[in-house]
Amino acid sequence: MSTSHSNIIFMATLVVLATSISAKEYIVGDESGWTLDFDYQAWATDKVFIVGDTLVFNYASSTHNVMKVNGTGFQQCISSTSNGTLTSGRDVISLQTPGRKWYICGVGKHCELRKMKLVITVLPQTMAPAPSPVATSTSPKLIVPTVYGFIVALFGSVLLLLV
Ligand SMILES: [Cu+2]
Repeated sequence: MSTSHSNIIFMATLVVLATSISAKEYIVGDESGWTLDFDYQAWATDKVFIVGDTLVFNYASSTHNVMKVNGTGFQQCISSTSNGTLTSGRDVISLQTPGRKWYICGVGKHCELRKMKLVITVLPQTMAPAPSPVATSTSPKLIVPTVYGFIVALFGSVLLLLV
């Protein structure tokens, strides 16, 4: 009984650790991909983006593209502010720095008229010492599960040693 119990704790520990440490991959728009008339603002609201995570833009490369722009370029759909245009049709973007990130489609009026624009806020990794102004309001709920994960891990390890 005690052995199976510790096995369960061990498994739970692995799961918690894996989810708290591993980077996530976000498919922009999920099954819809990067396309016309999708509400990317709604798509992003319930997601927490952390440095090390990746964004994947899936689309027909003949129809759309992905431009990284600044806040003004995002608001006004100005593709000339782009500091990089991605056109592969399956663009993988590694989120390497915290802060606001803006993406638009630079084809036709897809950004202005068809909602092909995405803005996200990338939070620093919880273990990283460097603070970020954007993280101050949201970091507590992010830190709690991670700390909890490590406490569970420690607790599980101690139990395993004792059994
Ligand atoms: Cu487009």
